[in-house]
Amino acid sequence: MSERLIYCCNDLLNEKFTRRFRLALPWLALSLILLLQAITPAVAISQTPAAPSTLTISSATETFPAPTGNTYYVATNGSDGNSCSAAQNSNTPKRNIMGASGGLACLRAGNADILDIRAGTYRENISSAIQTLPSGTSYTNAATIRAHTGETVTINGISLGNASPIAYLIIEDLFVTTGVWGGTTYGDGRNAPHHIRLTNLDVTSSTTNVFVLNKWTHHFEVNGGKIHDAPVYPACVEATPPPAGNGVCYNVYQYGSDNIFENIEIYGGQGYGIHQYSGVPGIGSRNIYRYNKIHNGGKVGVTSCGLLMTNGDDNVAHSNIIYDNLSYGLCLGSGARNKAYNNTIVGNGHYGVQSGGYGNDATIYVNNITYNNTLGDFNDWGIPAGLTRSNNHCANANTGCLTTENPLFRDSSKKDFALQTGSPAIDRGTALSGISATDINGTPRGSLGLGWDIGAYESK
Ligand SMILES: [Ca+2]
Repeated sequence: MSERLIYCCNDLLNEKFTRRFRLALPWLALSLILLLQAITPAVAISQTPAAPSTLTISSATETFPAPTGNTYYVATNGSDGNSCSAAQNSNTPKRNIMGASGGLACLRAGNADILDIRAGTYRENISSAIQTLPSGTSYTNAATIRAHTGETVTINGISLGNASPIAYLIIEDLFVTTGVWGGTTYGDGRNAPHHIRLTNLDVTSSTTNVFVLNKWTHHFEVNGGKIHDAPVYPACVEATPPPAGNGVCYNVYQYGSDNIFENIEIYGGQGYGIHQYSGVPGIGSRNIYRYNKIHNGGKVGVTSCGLLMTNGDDNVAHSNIIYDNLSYGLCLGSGARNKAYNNTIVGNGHYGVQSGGYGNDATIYVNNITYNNTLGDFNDWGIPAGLTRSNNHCANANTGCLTTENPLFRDSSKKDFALQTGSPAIDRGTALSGISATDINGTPRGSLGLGWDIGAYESK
């Protein structure tokens, strides 16, 4: 942890120093002249800039005229010999997504253009390392890359931010077979992708972590779809204990900030469902994980979590259903003001919830259900000093548990964890203010019955 922090800040210090040195060059030259003329001392360069705790990454500042929003088509029976003008007619589409003459090259930055891809498998990567992708300055003028309505479109991978900057881009309804990657090769965050909306993608991979957002990514909105079946593969992070010669990959591995993952089914594979861990305090903050179903991940004998949320501050996990994972359900570690509320954590093969072990800072854990987890409700690796655990529905009488009765799920055998009429979790939640307050179906909290329920569903 400390090694990475030192690396990070030395890097930033060096860059600041270099910049200052460059600015100081003319004055150095002048000083040299003065020195030669009057034998006066040269200008001293101070190397004592304050170490920045975070790097502010500015949004795109380019301005564009009012967007006209053209639609361009790509199809497996198309031709890249068709002009962009012709490709606006679905009868004369482009053949490829990428490339100088492909469909994506027709889209203009800031013009709200759409690339509409017809059914088929395209062995291509949508990658800003290959060519500049069309950025916008808001979602109003953002470009959209999408599958044609009702058609199945499969591509290889999506890779954003490793060479050219990309912001305000929408990608919808694609099947992606070699993973999604957001990041930057620059240690100072240059070209970090941000404000990217990824809607209803089906993402998997056989050789990588499935969905990765690196440290400098921010304001990604990942909504709907599936992220699944992370492989065991040598290049991935090794778990403890590592499977012989292999690393366990994760379905989601993210430590950016201000990112949202919502309404996604995250399942399968032998590692973590969502793994938020930077190893650096404060890195990976203000993320939201909500309305997800995270299930059937992990490996017997290997520690993992359906959802791990640690290191950063002000992260929130709420209204998720975390079930049938082979290790822990929810893991909470270090960071300030992190919150986990109204989650339903059921049938996991280890404890339902693990707290601590990554540090000991304030975490709020309230209105959650833990039930039928093999080893019990909570495993505390030293109770986090600031942990507030209250008003939860548990399997066993623990501190912070309101009741241990059967929560009366509607149909556990069908993984339906809504509450039956008469459930002791109904109307027993604590009303929380100033936070997102709908359940996993979008029902406003407290709008049914007498008040907030415990768990992911609101009922009466
Ligand atoms: Ca209620």
